[in-house]
Amino acid sequence: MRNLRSIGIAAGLALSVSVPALNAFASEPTVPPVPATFPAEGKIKYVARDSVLEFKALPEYHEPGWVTEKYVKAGKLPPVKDRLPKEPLVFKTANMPDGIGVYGDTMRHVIGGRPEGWNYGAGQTQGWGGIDIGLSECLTRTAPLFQVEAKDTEPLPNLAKSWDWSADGHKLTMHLVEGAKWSDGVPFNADDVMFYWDDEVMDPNVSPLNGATQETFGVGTTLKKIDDYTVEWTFKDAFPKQHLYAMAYGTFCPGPAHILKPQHPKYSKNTYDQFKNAFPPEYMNMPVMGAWVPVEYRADDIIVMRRNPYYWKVDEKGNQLPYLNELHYKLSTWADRDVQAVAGAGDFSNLEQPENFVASLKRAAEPNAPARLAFGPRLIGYNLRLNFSANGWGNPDERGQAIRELNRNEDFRKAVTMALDRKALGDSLVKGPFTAIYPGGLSSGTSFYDRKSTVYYPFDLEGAKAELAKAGLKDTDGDGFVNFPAGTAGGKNVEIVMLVNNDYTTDKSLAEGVVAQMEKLGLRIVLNGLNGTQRDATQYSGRFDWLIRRNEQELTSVVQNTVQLAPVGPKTSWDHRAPESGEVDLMPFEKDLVDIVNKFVSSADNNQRASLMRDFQKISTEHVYNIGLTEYPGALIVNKRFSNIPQGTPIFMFNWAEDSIIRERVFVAADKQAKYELFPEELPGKPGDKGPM
Ligand code: BQZ
Ligand code: CA
Repeated sequence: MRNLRSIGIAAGLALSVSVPALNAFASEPTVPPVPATFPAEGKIKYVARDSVLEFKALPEYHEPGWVTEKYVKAGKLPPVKDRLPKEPLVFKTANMPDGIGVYGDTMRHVIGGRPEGWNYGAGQTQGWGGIDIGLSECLTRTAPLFQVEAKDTEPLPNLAKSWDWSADGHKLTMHLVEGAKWSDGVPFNADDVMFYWDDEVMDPNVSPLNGATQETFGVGTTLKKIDDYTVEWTFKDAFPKQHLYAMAYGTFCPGPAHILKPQHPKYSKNTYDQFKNAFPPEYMNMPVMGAWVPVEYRADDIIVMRRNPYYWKVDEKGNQLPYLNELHYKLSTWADRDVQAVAGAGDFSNLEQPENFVASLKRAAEPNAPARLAFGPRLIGYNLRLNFSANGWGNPDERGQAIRELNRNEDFRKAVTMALDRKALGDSLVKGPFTAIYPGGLSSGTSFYDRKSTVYYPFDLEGAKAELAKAGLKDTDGDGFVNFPAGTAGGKNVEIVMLVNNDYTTDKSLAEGVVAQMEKLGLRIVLNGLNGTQRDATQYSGRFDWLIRRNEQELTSVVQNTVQLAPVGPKTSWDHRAPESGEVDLMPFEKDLVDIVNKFVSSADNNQRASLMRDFQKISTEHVYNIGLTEYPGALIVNKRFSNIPQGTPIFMFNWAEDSIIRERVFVAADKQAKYELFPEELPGKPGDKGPM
């Protein structure tokens, strides 16, 4: 069937009068409608970057009294000043919403993931929900930057306390905090940094959690040790300041080399699998640089963390942090996290599933509500992503290969996007002003978003069917679903397997909505629902046709995880990676996206960066690179007894709120402290010990 639209346009031109667009033709691409205004509550108090923290020696240091009494005086621990770096990281009081804190109490998290083990650097999850964020200290830190004006900022120092660029901008010398120790008392130094770089990021057989590869830090980037507290980056481009963001959480959080190296295949008889699984969830007291150490694990029940006696951060009075003695991670579901937080059985939640909005708002509005709930900007979004690899990533069978060829066909992608009734999808999650039409591409909540550069193909089922026909698909056996052309996959019905994360009601709701709407288009979609860990493994190995995935930092902040915006390297894209050959078979418009991303990360000119992102948005949405479903605001829910929670903290921007609220500075006033500690006055034991000391 010829394309009705081209007939229409030809006819229009022939008549040389402007005939009204006949509604049988695909409606013209436009820009997304202006979303309902959603007033983010809790205005952010913007501050200067250097008002948050600094590194300096203080005249005296303090610790909880029981640590001195039970551990230092008993000779089990050195005095606190010997447990701290020469110049510890000092959080400035002026940036603390409620000032200097007091010791005591617990923060009770609820998480929907489950720990695979403690080997973060080899790709094991600890169950998400803030547990890995708390354990992993990284070279720089970006989450707290939500309170710093975007234009003139750069990542905060963390394990890297300072850095200097060479005159030509191709080298970056990074100075590490000196004299900091792992939670087992072993010194932290450049050997930890180099083990992570050489034997995890650069080892092709190891994939760290959150997916850092060499390209994450720039194509061709190298890193070398200068001395125990100095490392030197070398970049192809000049002054690629962007990469400092990639040296924050998710992508540069070194593990304890003294524990990991002996298990690595390069230094042992272990296989890579044995290395990855060398620290199962039952292995307690895994040395960390984070503020709390795992001391108890009860499967499907709880993980308990106790304060790290060697933590290398203090407040301006010299009080060693953290203020909170204990952290719980109750092993439940993501939906239950919301319920427990508003009920006061848990202490924290990122309200990110619209199905829970109304009930949570109601409970939080009650006068005696135990928790504070505050919505932020529209930064939670979902995309339908299509596997674009036609050269073997994930080893597809004939049917799977045929689907990937279709995914690479722009008429096919236009058919899919135009068959989506995004208003209905949003309303199926929650009614009201929350959800917005989201065509895909950058999130409307990021400062790089430009609505006029966003191409939106409006809902138009008839037009979508015309595009599907243009892609060469017809229902040859009259059962309502289009078939492959004869000779392809046996001419059978096109059947697309869509990968979904079963851990979230929202992911499942959206998936069901997509299945129903694709059926009206004549496409048969089959769901493959897996838990988060299995979903991630299946996705990263390329074993999927389509997948529904909640947006990550590259679409909500652009400057974090930037290389995930396009297939910059063999393993940087969410839906287009290389097979063993190492080659990504880029489509022409993908090459343009890759060029834009590479230019963006190596540009320090804010106007040029903004214009590059407008180009990115135009090309990616015009060519339907990813297919947006919906976007909406999230709300932070925190129990009212906690102090030092920055007002207006977004649940997600450079990172999740578990990072942004800076938990090591959070405290509970003495008169509000609850007795939730399960191991009062106990400290972590030695690596591998069964429990606390
Ligand atoms: C927040 C977050 C902290 C991962 C995870 C989970 C994984 C994904 C994503 C979120 C959970 C919570 O998100 O939903 O609110 O607490 O942990 O890490 O969805 O399956 O792989 O990217 O961050
Ligand atoms: Ca059919």
